[in-house]
Amino acid sequence: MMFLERLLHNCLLYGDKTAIEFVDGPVATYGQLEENVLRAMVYLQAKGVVAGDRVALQLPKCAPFVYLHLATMRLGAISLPLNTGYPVHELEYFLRDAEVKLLFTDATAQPIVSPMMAGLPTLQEAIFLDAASDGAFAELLAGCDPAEAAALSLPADAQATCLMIYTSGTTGRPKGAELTHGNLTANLDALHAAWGWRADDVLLHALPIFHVHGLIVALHGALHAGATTIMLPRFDPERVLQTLCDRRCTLFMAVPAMHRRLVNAPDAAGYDLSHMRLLTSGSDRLPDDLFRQFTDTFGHTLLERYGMSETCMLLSNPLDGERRVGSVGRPLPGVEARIVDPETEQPLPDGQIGAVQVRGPNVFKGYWRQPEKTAAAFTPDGWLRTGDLGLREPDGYFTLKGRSRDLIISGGYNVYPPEVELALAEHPAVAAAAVIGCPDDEWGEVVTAVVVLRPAAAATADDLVAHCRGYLVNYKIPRRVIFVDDLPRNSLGKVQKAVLRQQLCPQHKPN
Ligand code: MLC
Repeated sequence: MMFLERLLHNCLLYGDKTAIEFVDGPVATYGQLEENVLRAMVYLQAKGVVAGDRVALQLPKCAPFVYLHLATMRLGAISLPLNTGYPVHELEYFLRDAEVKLLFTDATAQPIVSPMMAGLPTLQEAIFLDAASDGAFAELLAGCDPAEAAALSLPADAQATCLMIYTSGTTGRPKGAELTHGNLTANLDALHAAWGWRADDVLLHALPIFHVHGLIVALHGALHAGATTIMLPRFDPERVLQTLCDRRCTLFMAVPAMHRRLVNAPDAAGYDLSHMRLLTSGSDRLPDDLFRQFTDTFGHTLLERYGMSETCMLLSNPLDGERRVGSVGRPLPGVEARIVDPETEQPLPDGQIGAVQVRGPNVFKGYWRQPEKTAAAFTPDGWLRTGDLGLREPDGYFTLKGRSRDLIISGGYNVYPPEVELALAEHPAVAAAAVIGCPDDEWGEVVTAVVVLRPAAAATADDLVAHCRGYLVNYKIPRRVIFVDDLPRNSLGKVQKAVLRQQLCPQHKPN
C-alpha cells in the first residue's frame, strides 16, 4: 500500500484520534486532518495546481504546512519545503531553479518576496499566511468543499516525484533531489518494521520539518503508523524533557547537537523517561562520549541510524539487540549497502575502509533537471555513491569513517563549502577563500573560513560574517574566520583542505 493510501486508511480507521497536536496551537484528529487536506486540495486546484507542478512551502512548523504539503502530494504535484531562514539570495535561487508555481510563505516575508516576483516568470503567486494565526488559514480554505477532492483518486504512479529536497554537491549550486511516492513508501515500510512503529505511539517532534529527518522519518513515520505527533515549534531542551514526561511520549528523534543539549540540561537525570520506547539519533555522527553519557543520564540507549536526503533512511541499529557505539547498524529491510575501493569501485573485504554505496527502492530518482549530475551520482550498475567512507564488520554492522566529499555537518545540517566560498568571494576585499569544518563538541563541526585578503584591502572577521548573512542561511555562516597570507595548493592549483584542517582545526584527527 502506498504511503498516501495508508494515510487515508488511517484517517478512516482512527477518525477521532489525535493525529497532530501543536503545543500551544491547534489539535487535529485524523478525521480533521483528512478534511483539511481535502480542503487544501480544492484550494490548490482552484489555483491551477496540476500533477507535476512544484509548490514551495516556506512556513514555520504549523498546521497549514502539514495540510498543504500532504494536499500537494495527493494532487500528484511536488512539495518543496524550504528553510524559513533562507535570505533572498538563496530563496530566489530555489524558486527559479525548481520553477515553482505557488509559494506559501509567512506574512512577514512579504517585503522580501514581493520584489522578486517580477523576475520569476513561472511563479504564479505567492500566498502570504499569518502562520501564527489558525483563523487566517481556516478563512483561506473556508469556501473549499472537501467533497470535491474526496472523489479524486490517489496518485498511483510510484515513480512520480512527490517531494523535492535541495541539497548541494561538491561543486556548484544546490540541486533538487527528487523523491518519489515509491521512495517514501519503501522507506516508511522499512522503518515501520525496523522500529516497531505502533498506532499507540506518541512522538514528540522537535525537529525542523523542511528536511528528511523531521518531515519523513518523524512526521510521515507517525502518520504512516496512525500514531500521535506532539509538535514543538522549536527545540528547547527543558521543554522537550518536560513534555516527554508530562505527555508520556513513547518516541523521540533528534540530531546529536540536540541530544548534547538534553544531557547538559539542568537536572537532566531527574526526568523520568522510563515510559519511553525509543529515542533515535541521526543526520550526523553520534560521538561515542555522547552515546554513553545519554545512557548514563536517561537510562535509554540511543538508536543511531544513517540516511541522506537522496535516500531517506539507509541503515539502522536494531530495536532489539545490540545498539553498537560508533556504528550506524545494518541495512534497513530492502536496502543494500556495500563498501568499495574508492578508486576501482570493487567491493572490499569486511573490516577495510572504503566508499559506502547503497541501492534500494528508497533511493531517489535523480536531481531535478540535472541528468549529468544524476548519472555521476550512480555507478553503471545502479549503486548510489553516498560520498561517505566506512567499513562493514563481519556481523554486518557498518561504521562510518569520514567523507570522501567536501561536506561539513553542523548541528545536523549539511553545509557545502563551495556555497560559502562563493558568498565570500563576492566580498570586494576577498582574494581567495577556503571553507573547512573544524571538529566541535557542541555542533559536531563548525564552519571555518580561511581567507586571503586582496593587497591593501581591509576587512575584519565581523565584516565577512555580516556580508555572508546577506547570502546564506544562519547555519552556513562561518563561526570562525582565519586570515592567512596564502592558501596551500597542490600542483594543479587546488586548495589542500586536508592541510588546512591539520594546521588550523584545534581537535582535528585524520580519518
Ligand atoms: C542554529 N545555528 C547554527 C545551527 N543551528 N549554527 C551552526 N549550525 C547549526 N546547525 C545558529 C543560530 O542561527 C544562532 O546564530 C546560533 O547558532 C545559536 O542558535 P541556537 O538558538 O543555539 O540554535 P537553535 O536555533 O537552537 O538550533 C540548534 C539546533 C538546530 C540543533 C536545534 O541546528 C537544528 O534544528 N538542527 C537540526 C537539523 C536537522 O533537522 N537536520 C536534518 C537534515 S536531514 P546567530 O549568529 O544568529 O546567533 C538529513 C538526513 C538524515 O541530514 O539522515 O537525517
